[in-house]
Parts: sequence; C-alpha cells; structure tokens
Amino acid sequence: SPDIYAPTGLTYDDVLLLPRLTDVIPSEVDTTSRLTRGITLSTPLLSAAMDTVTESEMAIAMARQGGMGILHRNLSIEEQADQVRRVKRSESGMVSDPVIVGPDATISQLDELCGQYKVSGLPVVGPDGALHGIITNRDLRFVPAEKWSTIRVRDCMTPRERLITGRTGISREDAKALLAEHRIEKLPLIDDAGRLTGLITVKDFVKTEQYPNATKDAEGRLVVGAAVGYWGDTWERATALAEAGVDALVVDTANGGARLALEMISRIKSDPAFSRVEVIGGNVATREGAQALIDAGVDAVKVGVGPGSICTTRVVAGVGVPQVTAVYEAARACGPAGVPLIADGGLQYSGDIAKALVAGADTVMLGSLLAGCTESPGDLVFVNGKQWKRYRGMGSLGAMSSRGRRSYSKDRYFQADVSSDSKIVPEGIEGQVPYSGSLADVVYQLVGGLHQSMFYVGARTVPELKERGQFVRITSAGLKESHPHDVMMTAEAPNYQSR
Ligand code: RVP
Repeated sequence: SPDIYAPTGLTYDDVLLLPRLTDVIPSEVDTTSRLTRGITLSTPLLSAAMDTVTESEMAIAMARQGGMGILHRNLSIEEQADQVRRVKRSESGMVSDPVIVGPDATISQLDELCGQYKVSGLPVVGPDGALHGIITNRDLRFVPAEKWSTIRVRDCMTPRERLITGRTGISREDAKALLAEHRIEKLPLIDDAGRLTGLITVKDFVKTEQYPNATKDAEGRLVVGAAVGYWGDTWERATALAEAGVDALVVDTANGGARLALEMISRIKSDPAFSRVEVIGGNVATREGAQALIDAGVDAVKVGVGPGSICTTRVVAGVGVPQVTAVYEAARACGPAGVPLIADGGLQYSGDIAKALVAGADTVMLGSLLAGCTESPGDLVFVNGKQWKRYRGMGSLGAMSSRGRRSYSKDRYFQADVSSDSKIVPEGIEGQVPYSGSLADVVYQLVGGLHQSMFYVGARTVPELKERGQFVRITSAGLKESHPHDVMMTAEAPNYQSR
C-alpha cells in the first residue's frame, strides 16, 4: 500500500526567493498574467468572494486597478445580479444598455433609480424605445422636494428637440468632440428610428484616462466575476448573472473535489447560454483535485484548502495542504493543460504574491489584505482609538447562520441541509482587520512589492518570474530574521504591520 505519510507541506513563511543577477529595474517590469483561458489581468490580483470583501464597490475598484473582483453569494439572486449590473454600467466607452426612466415616472421614482445605480441623470425613453429627452440633476434644481411625488419626468426633462445626440456607432473621438463643443456631460446615441441605443458620458472618458490599466471586456466595460454554488437554485442564479453580463462565474466551494461541484461545472461549460462566461472551479489543494477540475472543463483552477486567515478547516477537519505545496502540486496538472491557476488565501504580505507565482500560480486571491479597504462592505469600527473593519469567514457562524443579514452560502461547506443554526459546524471565524484606506493605495503597495520581487529575481514578465524564481527553505530562526527584530517599531510602514 502507498505510504500514508505524504511529503512535507510548505507554506509562504517556509520559503524565500533567491536573489539573482539582474539587469531589470523595478519600474520596467510587466505584471500582466492570465486569470482564465479567456481573461488577462495587468495586475494579477483578485478580491475574495466574501461578504466582508467584495460587493460592487470593491469589484469596480479592483477592475480599475487592473485586477478583478468576485462578488460574494450571500445575496439573493436579484441582489447579486444587480451588483453585476452596477459594475458593468459603472464606466465604459459607451453604455449599451443604460438605465432609463419613462416620461410618466415621478421625480421621486427617478430619484430612487439614480440612487440605486449611482448615476446623476437618465435618458427618458417611451414604451416604444424612442428617446424623449434626458433628465439630470440640473433639471431638478428648482423643483421643490415636496412636489417630487407628483411632478413627472416629462415636465422637467430636457426634451428631444433641445438635445444633442450622437449616431449609433459614433467614434470615441467624435463623441468626445461633441461633448466638448456643447459642454454637455451625457451624449445619448440613437438609431435612424430615433430609438435610444446607448449613452456616452464625460465621466467615462475621464475614468478611462485615470485608470489606463483597467480590466475591460470587448465593449470597454469593467470586468467582474461572481460566485455561485452547485445545487438548489444555482442554475437560476448562474443564468441571472450571465444575463446581467458577468464575465466569470466561480463555482465556489470549500471542496472542489466534490462530485456535485464538478457536475455543475460541466453543466455550465456545456450550455451555450454560458459561451461568453469563463468558469472557475475550486478549491482544491492537490494535483488530483486540479486534474478533476480541468477534466470538468474549467477555465481556471482555484487552489487553497485551509490557508485563509479566517479559516479553521485545518483544525476543525484536520484537512488541508500548506499553500506553497498545494499550488506547486496543482500546477503540475494545470501547467501541461494550459489552464491558469489562482492561489487563494493565506497571503499576508506583498512578498507572498511572487512566492505564489513562482510556486505555480498565475494570479492570487486576497481576503484579509483587502477587507480593511474603504471599498469593502461594512462600516468602520473603533476599538481603543484605532479604526478597524469587520472581516469574517464565509464558513463562520455569522456568515452561515440566520443571524447573518442573509445567508445563502451554507452549501460552500456542504451544510445546506442543516436546518437549525445550532447544528452548523463552522469552518471559519469572525473578526476584524485594521482599516487600510483606499484600495488604490493598498494595491499600489502590493504591486510595488511584486515589482521589487521581480527586480531581485531578474524577471521582466510574470512568465520570466516563474522560470527564474527559485526557493530557499527557511527555518523558524530564518523567519524571525526576515521580520523586523530586536527593535521597537516606532512608525508604521504602509506595507508592514506586525501581527
Ligand atoms: P485570506 O486572504 O487569508 O484572508 O483568505 C481568503 C480566502 O479564505 C477566501 O478567498 C476563501 O477561499 C477562504 N475562506 C473564506 N471563508 C473561509 C472560511 O470561513 N473558512 N475561508
């Protein structure tokens, strides 16, 4: 019989990268990497599908920085699909499916729509699709609030005759010129029959220039992923997300080797309704697990059983593989198959990103490192004069029980059949992380760290890093030496907090 004592498992803190002779400098490296078969990121970072990490605000911020967010699934189907739409509408060369309002809607109804989609004005469109006008903040400036429930959109809008419009298919440059010439902020696009076909806004041009590395789809919209399960209403959820324009679905489970999850992947992959959607499967931690996902047809394999900062799977179930070994093993299946690998969980510092890539990953997924950002869901909490944000495992009691605001994710831990909260066996904890400011600043430090890694290793590109990277195994004395030691820290660095 085979030896039941498998080889040693190593994790990020067990290894360091060897410095190599180099003529690369940090500012000239290129961090572009493949997320899935069909999506490439200029920043190889994903935000975790967790209810204290990724909703639309985080997903928008991640895509702008060249990464991507995965919307969590502790939401109703409608709520989650709505989050997808918010990301897809947030900025693009042109919105092909803009939010609209009917001429007979009241100003109160209009205000609600604007709030819901975070926009400042809407095209007014009749039942036949014809453009009647446009209504923006400016048109409402002199309408007293007490009249909002009775006055109608058609009475305050800028009507069609006074509107500057563009033709369907107008070039970026021409659109920009029209906006500038007429000093307007929104340019509705119409076809020969006068029907609204799209909307271009000044804000989109500004954003495009502000975020040159943003991850966008073929139509210029930000990309977004979303988590789904493997049973119950999963099919309905996946369909609603695809209709809302999601770019990638993550069949999100704590055990990607489960037959039900593998079957869901095959089913989604073989249905033409999902032909434009990338499918990510996980989580696995072995070569065998990765191969099963590849055989099921995934576009990327997600690796990580138990490394998460809030995860207790390894102590509750005694199951898992230290993350560097897990990634290395899974990559032995992913590499030959040409399927990208996502290293999910357990990253504590920017240096862990390069370690993950050298071990065999193409991108990494982050929870605790991003949960403290302004863009993550939840309010700031003050404890002992310091600012924190709540962060909890999706397998924690709070996330899986009815005391959570919503709970649709018990099946991530295969406990969907558990009827009462007292019968839940949690595999995660609830906690808090220090408030860390804007995602842009956090990503700047993370990517900056990766640039430094690539410089030391002498790699201009991620494939070069994977080729040239070599590990040295360290001991606990080596780890102690790696961190600041024998000094009392008197100032906090933006990329180093002692824990
Ligand atoms: P970390 O970045 O170390 O905080 O880990 C985040 C990852 O942990 C998630 O992407 C997910 O794979 C995993 N997770 C989420 N919830 C739980 C749990 O409750 N056990 N684990």
